[in-house]
Amino acid sequence: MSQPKIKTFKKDISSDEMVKTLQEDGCFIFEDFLSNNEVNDIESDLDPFIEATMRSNTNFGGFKTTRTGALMARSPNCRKLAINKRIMSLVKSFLGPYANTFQLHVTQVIRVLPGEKAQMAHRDRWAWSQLQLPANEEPRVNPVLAKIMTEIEPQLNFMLAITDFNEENGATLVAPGSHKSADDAQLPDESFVPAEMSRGSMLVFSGSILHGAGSNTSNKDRIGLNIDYSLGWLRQEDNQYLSCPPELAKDFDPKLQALLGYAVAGPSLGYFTPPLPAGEDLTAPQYALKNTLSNIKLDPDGRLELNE
Ligand SMILES: O=C(O)CCC(=O)C(=O)O
Repeated sequence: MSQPKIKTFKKDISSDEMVKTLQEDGCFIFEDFLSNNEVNDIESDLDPFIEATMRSNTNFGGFKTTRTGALMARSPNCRKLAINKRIMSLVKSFLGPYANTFQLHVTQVIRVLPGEKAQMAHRDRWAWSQLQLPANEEPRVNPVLAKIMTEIEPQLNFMLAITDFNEENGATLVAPGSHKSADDAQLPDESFVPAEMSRGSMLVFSGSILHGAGSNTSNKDRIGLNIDYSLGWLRQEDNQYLSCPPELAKDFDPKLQALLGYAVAGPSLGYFTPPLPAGEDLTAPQYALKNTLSNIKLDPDGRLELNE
């Protein structure tokens, strides 16, 4: 069998080619997606938060890894990235067959510290099919949900390299093509390749692909900025309304507000009733942001216009 490879593209790649690669391989690397200065700007927003973040302490999350969330609340430059036109167009094309609206699912800086072991290989879509169990029990799945998840693509992930990613410092290990294998397939180590990329490049991968952070045998941190999107009808992993409450979200771009969940999806998902005073029942969530609905643009299919 030939050595698996992650395809690498440059800026001039067409959206069609990217979507085709995602469908075939489940992943690719977008080289030099952001310039060094743009990454510097993100770092200056986030450094104090990253520095202050405590280490994870679970087998899955690692013991020498920090995970800094709420990036939309904390960083104007991450807000810009989350609605980047190329990203939006890819989200719309790749996830479009399975939903009418999309949302931010996870926003997190993952810093793998020296000495961290490799993370267990997993598919992010398991978030919707695994049962919630005490931490010391082996994961178990709901088989009906696991089957449904193999029939759709529920999630699309973007991992921006803030430091260079290489095999030594814990570059994400990805098994290209594994989105086509059985949900519980145990792939050999040779199926996984480190997503080696330079600072500013980005690994794009589907929520169906087997992957995990690599081990960091170097003496420097590996830092990646993870922004993931999911289908508008699924529960978000980061609770975006709590991570980015209305008093912060009210000043954001309407597209970002909608991606956080401050918009009705389809005809009726996500409306709310302001509890007090009595009277404003069945209200669009923009009301909580003191916005008018005229800010929201829909495309001819009635979907939120994401790639304007
Ligand atoms: O940090 C990485 O390279 C991947 C992390 C990951 O897959 C996760 O925590 O779910």
